[in-house]
Amino acid sequence: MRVLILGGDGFCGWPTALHLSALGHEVAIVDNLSRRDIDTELGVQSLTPIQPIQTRLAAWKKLTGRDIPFHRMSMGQDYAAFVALLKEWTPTSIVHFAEQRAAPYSMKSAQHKRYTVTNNINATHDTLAAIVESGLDVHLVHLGTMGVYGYGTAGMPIPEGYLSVSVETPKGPVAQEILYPANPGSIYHMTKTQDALLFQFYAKNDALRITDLHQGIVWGCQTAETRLDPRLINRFDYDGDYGTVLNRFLIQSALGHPLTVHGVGGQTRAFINIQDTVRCIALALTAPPRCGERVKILNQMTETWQVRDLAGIVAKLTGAEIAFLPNPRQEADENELAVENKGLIGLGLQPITLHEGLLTEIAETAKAYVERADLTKVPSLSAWNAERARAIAEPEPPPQRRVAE
Ligand code: USQ
Repeated sequence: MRVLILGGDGFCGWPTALHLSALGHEVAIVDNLSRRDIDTELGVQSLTPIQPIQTRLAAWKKLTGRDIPFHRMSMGQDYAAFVALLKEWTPTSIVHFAEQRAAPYSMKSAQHKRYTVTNNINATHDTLAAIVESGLDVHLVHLGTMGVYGYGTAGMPIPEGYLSVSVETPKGPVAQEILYPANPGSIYHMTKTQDALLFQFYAKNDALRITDLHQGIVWGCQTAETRLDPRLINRFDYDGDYGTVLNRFLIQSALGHPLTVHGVGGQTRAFINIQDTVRCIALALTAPPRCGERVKILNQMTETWQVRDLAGIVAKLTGAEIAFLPNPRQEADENELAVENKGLIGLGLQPITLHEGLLTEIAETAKAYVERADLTKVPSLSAWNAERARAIAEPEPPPQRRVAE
């Protein structure tokens, strides 16, 4: 396959580019390096020292003999250049990661909300419009999110994208399958629910072949390919905006910082290891929908965990303290979650589940780079609304700290 990776310099995009290249696919990257610019804006850096994209690609070429061309362009802005690239390089598949992916960053201010909406929705729409304009038969694989379903208690396993319903009509009940109701919990998640409508329209109107992968929270940092050379190392975020929960806990334990549980930690979420992320993308590429078929939606997750249980595991493993903090997010304190993931399992995914050995290895990676961390960047200070902002700003009572049992 000839696979164009949009957003191929980011946390999921970079290891995916290497994995697909290692599998023998022809790979090219499109990226505007905006994730690196956001690091500068936030005054933070990946815990792991990531190299410039040119150094990364030269190292890959030296190690494997494989070329990965890099095209610097902004999806959602450089439309004509993107169409020209499609016509010239003629990809058979496109993997679309080119979106601002942090929920807290998307909620920081009106400016960050506007950036996230403009960037994400235009990036997706330009991709779709450009595929149509190019006239190519391309399979588009999009990295969506489990967060489109919302994080209430559904009372049933979350299906893969579509919900079977029975509609009352004058002639009696009629069975239908509808897109599972969107219920985003942040501006970022909302852009992904909008993406789903764009996909539905283009699949129906232009018979585009589209797979939308609803991914859970990624944990871990390295994959088989990024481990090959220090110049290929993946980014590892720990700051209050971009660090995701389990990775943050593992890094916090290495920093001697209490584990920052929001609220009582009753939030149940879906998780996946980064190594499985790249495998899932490779598997999804092998099983595209047919022209004219509806959007194929797969839940890209392998297990569910409650936040306080994750904190408990990390605390037991490392001796870290747990801090129960006011929650900056407008979200349910407690929820139950069960998820269907038969699609990717059926394609051959053998899940890596959370186990102590792997957690220790990730905590060791964190320890190795601990001197690069800035403790002032650890707190999550992006509040979802004025009430949550007041709650996290209140100096008293101080965060309740409990030592793990
Ligand atoms: N949380 C804590 N303490 C922390 C950080 C987070 O208790 O220090 C809690 C949050 O309040 C939330 C849960 O952990 O309830 C998950 O937060 P997260 O930052 O790990 O993940 P989230 O914001 O949901 O977003 C991440 C990725 C996003 C992806 C999403 C998948 O950044 O790109 O789409 O995971 S999902 O969560 O399934 O929607």
